[in-house]
Amino acid sequence: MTGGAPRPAPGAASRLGLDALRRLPAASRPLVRPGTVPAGIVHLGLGAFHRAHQAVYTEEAVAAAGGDWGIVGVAPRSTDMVTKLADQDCLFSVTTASGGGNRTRVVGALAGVRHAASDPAAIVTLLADPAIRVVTLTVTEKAYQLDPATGRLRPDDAVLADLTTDRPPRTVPGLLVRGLLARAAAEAGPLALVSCDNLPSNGERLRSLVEQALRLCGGGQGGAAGRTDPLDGWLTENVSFPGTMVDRIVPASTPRTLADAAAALGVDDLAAVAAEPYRQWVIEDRFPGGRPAWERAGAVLTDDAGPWERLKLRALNGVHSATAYLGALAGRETIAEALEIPHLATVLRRLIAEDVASSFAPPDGVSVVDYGEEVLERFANPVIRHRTIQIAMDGSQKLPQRVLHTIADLRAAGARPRWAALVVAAWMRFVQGRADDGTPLPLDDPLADRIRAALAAGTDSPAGVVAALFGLTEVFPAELTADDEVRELVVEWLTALDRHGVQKVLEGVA
Ligand code: CS2
Repeated sequence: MTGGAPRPAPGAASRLGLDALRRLPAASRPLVRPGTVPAGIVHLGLGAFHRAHQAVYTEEAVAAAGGDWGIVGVAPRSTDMVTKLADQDCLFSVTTASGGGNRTRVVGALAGVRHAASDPAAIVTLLADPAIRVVTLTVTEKAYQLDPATGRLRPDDAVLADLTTDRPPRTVPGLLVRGLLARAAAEAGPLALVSCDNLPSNGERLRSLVEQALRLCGGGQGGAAGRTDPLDGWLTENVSFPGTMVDRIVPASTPRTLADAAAALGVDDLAAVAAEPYRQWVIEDRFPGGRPAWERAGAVLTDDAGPWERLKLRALNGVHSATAYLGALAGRETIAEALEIPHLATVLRRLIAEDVASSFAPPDGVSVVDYGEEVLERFANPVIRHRTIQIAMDGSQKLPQRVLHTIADLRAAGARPRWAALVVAAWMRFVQGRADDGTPLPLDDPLADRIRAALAAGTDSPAGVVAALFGLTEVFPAELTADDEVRELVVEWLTALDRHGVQKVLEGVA
């Protein structure tokens, strides 16, 4: 602990929890009395993003308008966060960090925490509980096990076993489907299933995942398409899948995050997160069992989140991935440091103005270029140490909605996706595993084996690498790989990156 933080009295708790609340600085206390709000929401995925986003919105909504909307947080796999939160009576803090200083507040939104892998039956029971009327998810793109390009379910062995045998479910699709089957059997009432992951049309993707998974566990012959839906129409009548756009930059917590939280709170918080001040949540208002008054916390409830979602995926996440790949190749550790590479910001502005802005119709009254400027300002926040390597991971799951959709829409309009093709080339150089100075780069991706095998089977030339990686049909759709203009652009950029490295390439084009 550092600074003039309040210190626990001798013998008092040194760890965040109910006992420590009284001693917290008044501005750091939760907005609701922890433990007093009955559960109405199950959230799958207890990562930093959930804690700094939906949990904060929900606590503020309940503080403003009431309602039984406590959140039961479920960690699908790792026990780490469940243990830490359980030891802290489900309390954690969010430090809002900007150049203007930090503010740390404890959030009391969690009504409980559970570990799915050690007690899957408890999660199934919870999903069938009539008190639960909303299920939200932040499980990252790969947990959906959908082909990023087509949305087709590609179940791995674990998902298949969850869907086709009686074993306790271990995967997200397995937990959802078993939970829904139990809920239908218990006639426990309607439910909204809300994806808060950065997937394209995330509501529809989640619906499609559930429908494909249900067909796999249903009877009948042949592949998933030939099987019957064991819920026989119950899903359509009872479950909604609102689309959402979620936004807040929340890097993985570090020892520094925990030290800052301890300094502000006077007790240790092992579940602390730090986030930028900015946050946004656009939600399609389809909640058959009700919902918290999230609008009281600043969320926008709408009929169609699609334009917001495209705006965010392309002009924020696409630009984030561009900065992450180019920055990592140039040896920069964080996004803010990458933005200091001479000319990178200029190239990102051109990506936004020339490619992203002409690829889709933004929400009414929104200028993509202005939105992009704000995004670049947010990325430059030096207090938020968001590592390029963290954003670079799982590229195969991210590229389609962040970059390839921009390319497809530009091509459909007969335009040349010059800058978006640079992002694809940067990813292709990144997955080859070496930065411009030869430092090894990690390939952390669910398709890592497929990517490595494709590269090993191809030739080393830029055209060979592009051909090999375009062969990943779960990522690159046929229309795109058959488009010679796109292919040539990517090969040109990759050739330039291979020969000259990121810094010289940016210098040459800016
Ligand atoms: C980032 C996102 O990790 C990533 O790939 O692009 O987590 C990004 O920080 C959030 O979507 C911002 O809302």
